[in-house]
Amino acid sequence: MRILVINPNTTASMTDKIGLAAQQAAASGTDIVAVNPAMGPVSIEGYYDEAFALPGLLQEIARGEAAGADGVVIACFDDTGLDAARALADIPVVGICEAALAAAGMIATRISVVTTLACSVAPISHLVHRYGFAERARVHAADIPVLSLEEPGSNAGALLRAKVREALQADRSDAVVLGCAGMADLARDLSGEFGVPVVDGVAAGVKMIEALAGLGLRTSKAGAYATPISKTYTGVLASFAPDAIVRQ
Ligand code: 5HY
Repeated sequence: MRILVINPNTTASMTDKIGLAAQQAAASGTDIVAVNPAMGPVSIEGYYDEAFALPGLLQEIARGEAAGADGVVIACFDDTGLDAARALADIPVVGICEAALAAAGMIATRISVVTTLACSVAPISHLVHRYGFAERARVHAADIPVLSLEEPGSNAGALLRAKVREALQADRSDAVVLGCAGMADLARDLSGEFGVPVVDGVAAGVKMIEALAGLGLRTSKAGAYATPISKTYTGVLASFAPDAIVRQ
């Protein structure tokens, strides 16, 4: 099985970290292909960044499916472009937020989601509601820029641990979900430190795709995720038209 794991931002060191976490979670016989677009924001912090990550993200999905991927993990905790990706692809696509909440929801009753900046709280809270966890999960920001997680010697780790401690107490929760793909390497240590399950969405997403692809399930084209209608796109987006993007 081959799983395409896409970091929608353009920071290669984060893609490498995500790819390592994905491969560590993968079963033997599962190959992980970790990529990021060549164009777009270096990090995704809020709605505006998210919008401009989409063309590159969708282009990588089209390429990966054409190259034979069996499924896609969108490795950004905003589940960036998830619905558009499911419309574009036939293979199953999961976002790390949905995957992490699904996993946490099967092992705990109350969940603390700890993400990076305050601007990410609203988009993630929207997903918490969409995925049916409004009564069970609360979202907190550790006040760390996404790329501080890539900086050796930054205080991001200490700020994250402090916020996890605070969230566990405030929410009376029994599990933690890491609210950024850039935290993928921290789950095991944090779980050991706080004595509760800590779920990383990258690993959960890989296992979810292994399950879906293993069941032979593909995205349904009978409804909302129907193949996009063929039409012309103009200007710099011409190559992203539904027919054109697949041919690249
Ligand atoms: C992520 N941003 O997982 C999100 C997290 C966030 O570039 N990768 C990003 O802060 O929304």
